[in-house]
Amino acid sequence: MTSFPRKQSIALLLDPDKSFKKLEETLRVAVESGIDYIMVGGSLTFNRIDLLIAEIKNRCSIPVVLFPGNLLQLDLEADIILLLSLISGRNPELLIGNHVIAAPYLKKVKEKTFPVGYILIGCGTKTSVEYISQTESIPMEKEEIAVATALAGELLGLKAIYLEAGSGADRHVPLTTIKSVKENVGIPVIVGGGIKTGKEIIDLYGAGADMVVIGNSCEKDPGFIAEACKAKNLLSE
Ligand code: 1GP
Repeated sequence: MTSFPRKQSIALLLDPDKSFKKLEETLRVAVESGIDYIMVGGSLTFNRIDLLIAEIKNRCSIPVVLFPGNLLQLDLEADIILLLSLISGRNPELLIGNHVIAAPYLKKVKEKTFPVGYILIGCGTKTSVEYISQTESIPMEKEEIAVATALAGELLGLKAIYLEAGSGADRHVPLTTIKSVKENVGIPVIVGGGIKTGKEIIDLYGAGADMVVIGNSCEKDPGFIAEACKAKNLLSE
């Protein structure tokens, strides 16, 4: 299996329903800034994800990571395919049902399929992913539940934990939650949702995030991609 994610990496999340208009500019800045991965996926499916992936691959060689919001978003052309289990929830379709449907299809690309424990942390107002998944987030202050859930994911053999505040969340996952999860599991921790500044990215790495995912802030201002990468590079200097 491809090793994923690289330590202290940044993934730019492109939602196929939002990103087509500014795609050229966004990818140009992503390449110039040295973004590590481009993730694609979203809660709804107005547009075809395969077209977006093809377009990205035409324009640059940044690895594309599929972050499917549902079965309609499965495209085997991505370089890495996240097989997400929504382990903070109790919706059986998102714990095993969809996986059973997808598995024979994914069998052809086992080496690039990467099982991830997806954990929603409530960080403010209700997010699309909570509504669409019909699951409840773990309350922000219940750190011990987040830790126990991440540990369960690791023991079940998942290869990374994704701590998700939700796209467009008021604030990112608390640093103390990231730190506690990181101290308790031996697999990479991905953090996304509500990240708005370069300083936050430095703090998230400091707390133990291996990869951070940025979406909305770059949607509003592609210049944020450069700011985020600059923050990452400050750490390696
Ligand atoms: C959502 O974590 C990602 O799955 C990105 O969130 O759009 O808030 O950056 P934002």
